[in-house]
Amino acid sequence: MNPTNKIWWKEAVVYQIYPRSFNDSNGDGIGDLQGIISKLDYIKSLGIDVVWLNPIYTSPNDDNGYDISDYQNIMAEFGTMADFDALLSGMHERGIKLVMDLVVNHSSDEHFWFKAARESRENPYRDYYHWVNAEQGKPSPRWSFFDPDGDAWKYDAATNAYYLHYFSQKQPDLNWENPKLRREIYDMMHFWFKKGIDGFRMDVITFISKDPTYPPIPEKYTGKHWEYFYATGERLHEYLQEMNREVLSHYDIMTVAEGPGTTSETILDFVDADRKELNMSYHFEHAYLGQLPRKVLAAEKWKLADLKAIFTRWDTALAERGWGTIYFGNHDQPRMVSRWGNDSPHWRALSSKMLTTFLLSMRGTPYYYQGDEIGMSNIKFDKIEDYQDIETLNWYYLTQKEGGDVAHFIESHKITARDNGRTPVQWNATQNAGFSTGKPWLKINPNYKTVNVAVQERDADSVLNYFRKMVALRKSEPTLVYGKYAVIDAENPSIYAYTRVWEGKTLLVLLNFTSKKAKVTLGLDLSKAQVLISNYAKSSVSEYLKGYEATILLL
Ligand code: TEU
Ligand code: CA
Repeated sequence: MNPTNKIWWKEAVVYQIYPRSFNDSNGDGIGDLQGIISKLDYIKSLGIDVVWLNPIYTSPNDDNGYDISDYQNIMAEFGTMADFDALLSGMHERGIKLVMDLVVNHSSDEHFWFKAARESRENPYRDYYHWVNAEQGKPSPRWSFFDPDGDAWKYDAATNAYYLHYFSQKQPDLNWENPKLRREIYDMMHFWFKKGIDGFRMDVITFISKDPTYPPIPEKYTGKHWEYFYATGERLHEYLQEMNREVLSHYDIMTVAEGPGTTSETILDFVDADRKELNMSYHFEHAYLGQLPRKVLAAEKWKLADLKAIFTRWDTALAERGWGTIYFGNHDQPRMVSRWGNDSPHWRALSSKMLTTFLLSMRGTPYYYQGDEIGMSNIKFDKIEDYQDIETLNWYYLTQKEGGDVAHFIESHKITARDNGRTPVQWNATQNAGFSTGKPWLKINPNYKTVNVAVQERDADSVLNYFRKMVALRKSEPTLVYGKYAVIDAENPSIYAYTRVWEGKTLLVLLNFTSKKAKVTLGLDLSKAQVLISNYAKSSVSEYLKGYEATILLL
């Protein structure tokens, strides 16, 4: 490894905090910055290096903070800028870096830029956004993730024009064609870097370039996830290289793209260090396995062989240049133990540990989501009224309007909905799981009485302490960071087996993704193998694995 490489973000374990659901300090039922500050010693105890903090900027919360009305102020519900400063210094004192969320594909419609822009066609802020005058006729269709009719063009009577919004009507897309807008964004980024933050996660950054003539979406994108078209804007990499020149290259920071629409063929365009754009990106290929549009479950369950093929293809794409990310959970995903493991009482802890072993033994920076370290599982709401997320609500009512199968939609969203990952963190068995003394903004999983931080702190074999052990192992073992990855028995339907090889050392990772005993064909000599970690007290050094068994062997 070239010693001059800035590699701290390759060796880091990133822990994601969704502030609304992390910890509430003032009893209003909403998590906040002081709530995080009171848990900094807990966060430190996990052994992680970087916190990715979801948006905390002023917002009307149409999309829980992903609709920003003031990029340089703190959302009232979360606290004040003084609270932010205390949080940042509290993290830095503990050797934890802070990565913030950059949401610049769109702003809130309550941002003063948009309020001005919709006043008149001549307003200087008009072309901070994408407008088409109505006399030109409605522009060619664009899909919207969160529009009640799925239509990304909203007619605005005040100036007799349409504005573009890939997400909700309250999230108008920013016009990156406009150099004045880009300058404003770069100045805002400098503001946060000068305060000392350590990087940005960049929200749907792949969507920021649009053809201002808004041509029809090409046929070949029909029936595909529309983000693959949205990510093809021809000036995208010009903007990212300009952002790197104007801002990113001035600081020792990390950047990670949320990369809907990126593929293993295009990823190096974003993360090849020589291109001077971004450090990392995360994709959605595995997230879509076994799902139809609107996150409805397909008839056929996802297959382990397909999951392995995706991770192997992405590892190959990034084997020589660039760097990858490894995740299952985040605020847009269901709980990993419900989606990829087994959240039944018998298997929840064991399969959580197995998934954690995977996330922390692959090649690429792991992004680990709050609550997964204790094996939190999906709350599985039975009725639409329990949901808060604009995504599920919008798709439900669209399905209902179309006369679709809303019963199957509700059953599917018990597995796939984003709100499953947004239920408040379960700290202990007291009222509201110790998250709040008030009524939580979103219901808490009733299993908090047994699944919580406090009970697991006292149990050496808990999911929480296993997570700490896995983090410590990864930090002590550069083979798990830099080692060459090679999958073994790729078609095995139950077991994910791979090696990591670095400077003459070979580690073998064996993961049974099923509850049944299974056999893998390794073709390796295990006679001298040492067990580095296992989720069973009595781990097997063999080609036979018990239900959800995870083990890492030094060969
Ligand atoms: O998500 C981008 C996005 O496209 C997600 O909605 C994702 O594609 C979908 O949920 C399938 O998993 C980012 C933020 O992470 C998300 O929370 C915001 O709602 C969205 O952008 C708009 O800012
Ligand atoms: Ca609060």
